[in-house]
Amino acid sequence: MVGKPNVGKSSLVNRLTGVKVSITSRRPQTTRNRILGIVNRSDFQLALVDTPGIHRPRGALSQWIDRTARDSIGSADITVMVIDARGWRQEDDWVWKAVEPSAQPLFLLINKVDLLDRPNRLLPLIKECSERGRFAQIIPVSVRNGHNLEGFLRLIQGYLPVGSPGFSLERGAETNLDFSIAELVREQIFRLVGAEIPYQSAVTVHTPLTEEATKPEFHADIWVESAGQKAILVGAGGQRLKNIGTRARKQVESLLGTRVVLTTRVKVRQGWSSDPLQLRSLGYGD
Ligand SMILES: Nc1nc2c(ncn2[C@@H]2O[C@H](COP(=O)(O)OP(=O)(O)OP(=O)(O)O)[C@@H](O)[C@H]2O)c(=O)[nH]1
Ligand SMILES: [Mg+2]
Repeated sequence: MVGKPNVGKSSLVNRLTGVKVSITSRRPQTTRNRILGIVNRSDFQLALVDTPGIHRPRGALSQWIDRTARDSIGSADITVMVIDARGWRQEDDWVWKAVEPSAQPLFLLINKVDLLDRPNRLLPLIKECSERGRFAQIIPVSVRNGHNLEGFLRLIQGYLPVGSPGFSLERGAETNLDFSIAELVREQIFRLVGAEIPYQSAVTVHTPLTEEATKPEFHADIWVESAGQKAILVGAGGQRLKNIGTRARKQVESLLGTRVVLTTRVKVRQGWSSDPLQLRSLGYGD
């Protein structure tokens, strides 16, 4: 799944797998890594690869994010480009340039059709896209209300290679737990903190060694660029950080199906988002 930021790629992967695999927010560039979601049905298994939004990168972090998405193209059996039903924009051209030359079948998913005031607004967009002559399928959907998602699964099924399942038949995701928890904390930062702070924050998680803990314990470090950002993130009387921690903990509990302890701490590491070495140490490197 590829597309410009914010078109609903991660929401789609979550909805189709039925589990929260990938974090989402109203802000662009929420996803930073390649995330795998597994859809298991009686007659097929679909491994969906969520990717970051392709964009014009500014700075080392956004360059790494953008490259992660571009490098995914061509590595799957089918490429699904996602656009917003409100129209094909210039940023979609950047995605198009990256996907058009790939050898794989290319699908176009037109998402957020629920936002159109009149359904017939879709017809000119479908026509315009089909004139590009490259899409094997053009499928309007709404991840929000579920419109046509089964139709999408039915169509994509016809393009899947025959073979035995490559992934677990039980779970919807194959990820590292510390990474998933760090992502759930980062999601709350994207949802609860304004301005540039989400873009200059990273989260790492480790499991403290405690004897005979009654509940699983996780510790999250939130890395920011400056003391000023730390003050905003922590908030008056620590309220904002507490809120981030509580909401993230609830998400972790629903992921694991058990009560957990999640502690959070904000740390300053100046210049991390523009330094490739530091980026790598925070999980954004090859
Ligand atoms: N109205 C409407 N909103 C949607 C739909 N699908 C996703 N959204 C919203 O669009 C926003 C972006 O969704 P994401 O899933 O985070 O988008 P993304 O493409 O993964 O974004 P990046 O990770 O930044 O590239 C969120 O606020 C979603 O709730 C839809 O079908 N209809
Ligand atoms: Mg995303």
